[in-house]
Amino acid sequence: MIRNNQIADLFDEIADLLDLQQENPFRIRAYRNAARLLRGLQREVADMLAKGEALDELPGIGADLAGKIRDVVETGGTELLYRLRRELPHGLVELLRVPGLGPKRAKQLHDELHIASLAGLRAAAHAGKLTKIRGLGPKMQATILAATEAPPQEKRILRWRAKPVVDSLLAHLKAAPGVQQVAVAGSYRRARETVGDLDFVATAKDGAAVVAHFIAHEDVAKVLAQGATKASVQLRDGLQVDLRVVDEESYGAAMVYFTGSKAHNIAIRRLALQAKLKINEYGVFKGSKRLAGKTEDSVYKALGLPFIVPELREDRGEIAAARRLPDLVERRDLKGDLHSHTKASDGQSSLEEMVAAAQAAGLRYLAVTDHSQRLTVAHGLDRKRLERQRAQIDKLNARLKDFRVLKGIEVDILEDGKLDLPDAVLGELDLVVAAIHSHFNLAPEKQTTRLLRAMERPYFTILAHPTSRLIGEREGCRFDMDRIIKAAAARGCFLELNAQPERLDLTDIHCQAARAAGVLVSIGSDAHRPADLDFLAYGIGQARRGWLSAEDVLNTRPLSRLLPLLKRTMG
Ligand code: DGT
Ligand code: CA
Ligand code: CA
Repeated sequence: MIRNNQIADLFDEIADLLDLQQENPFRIRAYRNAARLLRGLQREVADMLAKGEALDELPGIGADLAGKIRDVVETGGTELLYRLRRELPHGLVELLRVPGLGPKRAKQLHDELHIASLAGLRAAAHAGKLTKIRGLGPKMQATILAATEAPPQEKRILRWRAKPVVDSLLAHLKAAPGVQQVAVAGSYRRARETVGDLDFVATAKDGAAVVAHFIAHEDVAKVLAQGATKASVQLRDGLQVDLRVVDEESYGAAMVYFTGSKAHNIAIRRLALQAKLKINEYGVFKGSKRLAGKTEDSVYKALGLPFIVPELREDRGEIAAARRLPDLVERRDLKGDLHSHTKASDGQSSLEEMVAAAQAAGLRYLAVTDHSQRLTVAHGLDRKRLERQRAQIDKLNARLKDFRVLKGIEVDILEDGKLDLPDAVLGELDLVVAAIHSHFNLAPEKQTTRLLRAMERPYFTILAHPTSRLIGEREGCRFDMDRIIKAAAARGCFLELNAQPERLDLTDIHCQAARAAGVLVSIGSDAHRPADLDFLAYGIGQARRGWLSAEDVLNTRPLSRLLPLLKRTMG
């Protein structure tokens, strides 16, 4: 089954090729937007089509694009792409990735110097031929040369994006002949925000049979290495996957080794050396005698340590503190969610649908925090519309049992630190979630002042997605996080760990700092549709990496304990 990511890659290729032909910009943008939409979708479109659902209801997907998606799902390609590929050499697309080379220039390089690939470009730049192109000087040539010789940037993908791949590979490996145990290790198991590649550990008597089964997975594009106990493959979407097969006696040792992190491994190896022991992926040894290896527990025990959960294995103090590690927060500790949207602003579902989803997710309260008026792109709420929503929530609450909808807003923090609605309006709400949505690039000192001013407002409850970073796309705002944390502690307000997989904002390190300062963290889904409540699990992963226990998280409180905490900030 073709995945959304793969369809998106083909649409991006179409956009690139249209770009090279200097086609209508609107047409090009339609393909780029569709690719972005596909990458962000919760559901696989191949699944939707298989169930007979219409695609042209997806935002921005008209009948034409829907037809192309269907072609790709059914046949692996579409006529337009084939035609474009026939008209232009594929290597030209690579040229567009070189900084400073637009479609016009790339086409020129092709037409005038017959350059049709990155390798060709590099050779021509080396030979000093690029300056033959009108308007391309020696300086530009040097820039291009440097860019083509720079090592390719490390490509990491969001952990959330890797999840379906991990699930599919786990299921596949479990069906391998003679396989006993199968587990994912590496950064994925440590719940890092992004993963560089995936690592699996399996146990079996006959490793080669498991390896053979593994590389036969339908998504495998290339086998990079294959042996009797290990393999590395590249999937069709470019992601690399490593597999290691050991015998059962070594399962725990292999899991410790391949879960890492490398820094954690080095630190525990140091402990082993001090105790005159040897540790590797097969076990803990004294001389040639294996002391431990079957379980992770046994491995840590042999080193004089209690079990350390994967999320903490970063050599950030977890070994020294191994006996006093916090009991980390779990998904089932969450009693509610304090950040969500409905159709009233930019959400896709009604208030009732969001509440039903929160109930189904095992929550007991949900704060509805639609955007405020300033965010016109998100159809932000003004005083009047907010009043109407409050009345709607009152009505709904009267009907609900064992569940409470909290009245909130995601109020915009303006450039000068004022909030986008007057105190009188904010004071009517149960809580005020505040966030920056513009002027991300203020100088750090100015940004800090802006946030501090906002936090001084009487009805400020939670600072949402504090840095506003988008992983891999936008750096976070620069400001003095320590001062913000101190101010939150002094003011009795809270910081959010936004659980959207591309935000995960606070970072793990920020969470540790908030915890040290006694500032409670709110894990908010920022859900825009029911399925987004699944993001909470990713927020939990990040919180665990940040050493947070249930006590350190605001929304682990039952409503009766939550409400006084929200009040305190408003008093
Ligand atoms: P990634 O893939 O960049 O997101 O991060 P990891 O942590 O998954 O790293 P990866 O895939 O290179 O290796 C998986 C684990 O194997 C790593 O966490 C620790 C272990 N490992 C890899 N190379 C070394 C090494 O040179 N020394 C030690 N002690 N362990 C290593
Ligand atoms: Ca890895
Ligand atoms: Ca690896």
